[in-house]
Amino acid sequence: MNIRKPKPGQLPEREVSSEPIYHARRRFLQAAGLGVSGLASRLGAVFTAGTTPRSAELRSLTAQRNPKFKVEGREISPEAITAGFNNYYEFLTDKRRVAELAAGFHSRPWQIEVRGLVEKPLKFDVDDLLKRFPLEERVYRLRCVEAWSIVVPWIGFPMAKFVEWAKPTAKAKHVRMVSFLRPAECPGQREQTWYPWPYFEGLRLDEATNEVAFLVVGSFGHVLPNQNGSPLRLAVPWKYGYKSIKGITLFEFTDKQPPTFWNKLVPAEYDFLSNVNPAKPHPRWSQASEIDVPSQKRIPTLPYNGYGEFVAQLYR
Ligand SMILES: Nc1nc2c(c(=O)[nH]1)N[C@H]1C(S)=C(S)[C@@H](COP(=O)(O)O)O[C@H]1N2
Ligand SMILES: [Mo]
Repeated sequence: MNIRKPKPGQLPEREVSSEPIYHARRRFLQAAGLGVSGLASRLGAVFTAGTTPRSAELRSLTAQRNPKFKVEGREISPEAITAGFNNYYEFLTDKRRVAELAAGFHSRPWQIEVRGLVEKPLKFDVDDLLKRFPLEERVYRLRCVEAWSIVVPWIGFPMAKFVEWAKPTAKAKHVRMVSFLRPAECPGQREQTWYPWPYFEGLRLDEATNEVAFLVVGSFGHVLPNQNGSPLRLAVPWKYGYKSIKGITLFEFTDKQPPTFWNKLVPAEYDFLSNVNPAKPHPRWSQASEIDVPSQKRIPTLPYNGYGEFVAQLYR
């Protein structure tokens, strides 16, 4: 496997160049239209026909679209892109290869834990959540800190409903979220040992209960493909993509601001809030605009990624 330890200056996510995206797009449109023979032969045993992450093989989920959350002036990104161009460092840093490396990951059954400052700690299976909370579809932007973006029809339920059910005590001010640790199934966790696995993130409680914060269990009418964070991920689209933690196994309610993965790695570049802000450049590149991955067009980045009407009051 071709994994290099990044040089110190490159440790965090790299600046996007349009060439690899263009390449990825061609490759995945090809994979979607013509099957995966090209990829399969190049990658040998890793990506055989039986484990192809085809959305048709995923359990379908029905959910009404919530008309309050739509993205004006942009098309929904094709699933060949959203499920074929992924940041999921547990598998690999090469976005084009995450799907095939995640194809055999066991994302069901899946235990989730709630603990910390709650009335009663809880342990349950992810499918209990799918039964407990009515599902809705929301079309959300996803803006990566690397200055590319996609538009995705997520299926899930408001995080506020989940927090209400989890019953945090009055002392709780934050929620810490942690992903899985499964090096046997994840080449990135085995080989990229300089990352502090498992991935961890956090929100203030007023952020977690804002109506935009969404817990995601599906996309495009079916359960999430592994590469998009199956079986449970967060969508906080007013923040850079890395805040939207995938593969969640634990919610811990705390009275202190929890540490976060990218902040711990590179504190000068990634802060706790990480709200999308076109006026504040990343130390190594501008955040004023972004590449819409499917069209390859450069578009302006919006304050709070377009969700200011819902979230700006949290930060006054
Ligand atoms: N557990 C985990 N969650 C993660 C990441 C990751 O590497 N591991 N990458 C983040 C980043 S940088 C982005 S941009 C989004 C990408 O989500 P997508 O691949 O479903 O589009 O997931 C976020 N959540
Ligand atoms: Mo990202």
